[in-house]
Amino acid sequence: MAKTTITAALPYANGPVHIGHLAGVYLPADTYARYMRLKGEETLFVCGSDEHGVPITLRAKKEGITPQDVVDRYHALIQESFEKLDINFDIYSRTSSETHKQTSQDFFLNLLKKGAFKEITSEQFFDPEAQQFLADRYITGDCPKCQNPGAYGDQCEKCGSTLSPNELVNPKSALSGATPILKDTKNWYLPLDEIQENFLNNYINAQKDWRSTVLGQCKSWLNDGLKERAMTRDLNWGIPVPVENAEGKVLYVWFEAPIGYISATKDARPNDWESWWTGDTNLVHFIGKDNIVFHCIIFPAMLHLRGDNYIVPKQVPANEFLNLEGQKISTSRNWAVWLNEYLEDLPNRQDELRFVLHSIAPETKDSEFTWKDYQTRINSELVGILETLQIGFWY
Ligand code: B3M
Ligand code: ZN
Repeated sequence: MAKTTITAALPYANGPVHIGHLAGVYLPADTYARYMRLKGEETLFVCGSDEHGVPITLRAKKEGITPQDVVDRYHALIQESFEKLDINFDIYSRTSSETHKQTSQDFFLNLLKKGAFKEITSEQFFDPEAQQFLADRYITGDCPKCQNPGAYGDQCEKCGSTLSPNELVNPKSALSGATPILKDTKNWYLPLDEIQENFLNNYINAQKDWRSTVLGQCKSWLNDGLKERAMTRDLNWGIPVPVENAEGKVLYVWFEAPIGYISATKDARPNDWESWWTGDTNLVHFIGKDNIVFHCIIFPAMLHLRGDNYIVPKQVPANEFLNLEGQKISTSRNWAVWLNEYLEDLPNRQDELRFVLHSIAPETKDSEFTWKDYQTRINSELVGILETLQIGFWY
């Protein structure tokens, strides 16, 4: 009988988990894992904290602490709240672990030896005072569309435009305030255009039972034509690129984070971890819709290149978003119901939250959480039906 490896997207360890994450990812994944176990299927359910990436370094800088302090704090908080909500992971791991460092560096080296990467030199923004390359988020300036003076190199949060750093008027480094200059740097790229021809077109077209929302996004990426994409970055927070003369370079967070599922499996099942990633095993990724390209295109491309009988995702149930009281959930505007606060403010009400979030899960379109609806659903559906069942049982 085929085994099933279930993954839930690794939450970024730069803030707590909120009800949108729960409704879209963690509760559906947990329920599916419980269902599979009840059916007697051999099931492994893994997750962990995603502890690299630029937002974590920005948060650390703002608070005057180290990135490791930030991830230690939120990893503990997230892990504890998942436990209290009774999410039944086989392991809740983290990407700053030694196992993960080894696993993702080995994966990179394996692809490197196969000649899978292209080495490309390009011009990137560099801070001449801090002597560092700058990720897009580290460059601020005036938005070319709405003149907001605090726009980032990748996005203006005021008008919502997607930007690239060279569009900013009056760009400044967030590290030193200096005007960034352009400088050459070499990185390792996956030629996704070639992989599209050799593998991805067929792979995606064969997925007849994926959700139309998921296939829609995948096909639109493929129709536009994939481009080569850098799998290493000039940054000092992350997993070092394991080759000589690559100081100051780390693996791209979206290269190593999905490998985190494999690292977590190694820690959970040191003796038979490979059997959960090769052969006759079904791989199922629970994610939010903003992660589709990474799980349906980039990670499958990596697993395909890895070869050695590695499996690729069989099903990717990506959910839409949950809104809160008529507005988009937003971490930066602090508009969310945070799981840790819910657990504190409404003790012993885990089942109520699980029930309501399942009933309104944003499976095919965005859905809406309101406290009024939460109350109604609990009183009329959960309590109402349980009572009826009990009466039925006693009489
Ligand atoms: N850390 C979560 C997010 O985009 C991201 C998922 C990684 S899964 C390998 O919110
Ligand atoms: Zn703007």
